[in-house]
Amino acid sequence: MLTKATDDTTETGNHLGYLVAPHVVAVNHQHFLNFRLDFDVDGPINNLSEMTVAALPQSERNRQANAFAMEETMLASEAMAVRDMSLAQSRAWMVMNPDKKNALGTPCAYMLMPGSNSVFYPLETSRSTKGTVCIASLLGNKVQS
Ligand SMILES: [Cu+2]
Repeated sequence: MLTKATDDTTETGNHLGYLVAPHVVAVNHQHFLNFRLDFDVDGPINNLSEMTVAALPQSERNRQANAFAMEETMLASEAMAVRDMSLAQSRAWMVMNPDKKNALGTPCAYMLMPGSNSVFYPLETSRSTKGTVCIASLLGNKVQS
């Protein structure tokens, strides 16, 4: 959808857009930015994992029911690595080299952290992108599984 001319010069817009100048409606839209990142985290053999946060059940160790934990899931195939963001789970992704350790003894890694963002608003049938993150090139022939 593009900016539209309108005969309406008095109203502030409608549910599809907003009047930004006389006879000009800025139609609601989204921006999609695509980046191809070729990770070599301390070498060409990298793994990908997804980090999610979930509340822990109330228990003797979590009496106030205010504890939560981060879970890490390895994404070992290209099909698994087509993922959408999840604000509810604070979802992020980590590209790491399992053979190179940092000073803490954990794998050297980069985090992919969605910042200010939104979900895909139009109907899924119009969607031309697969997910927030598609790690196809990373998994092509370099990632260990
Ligand atoms: Cu725009």
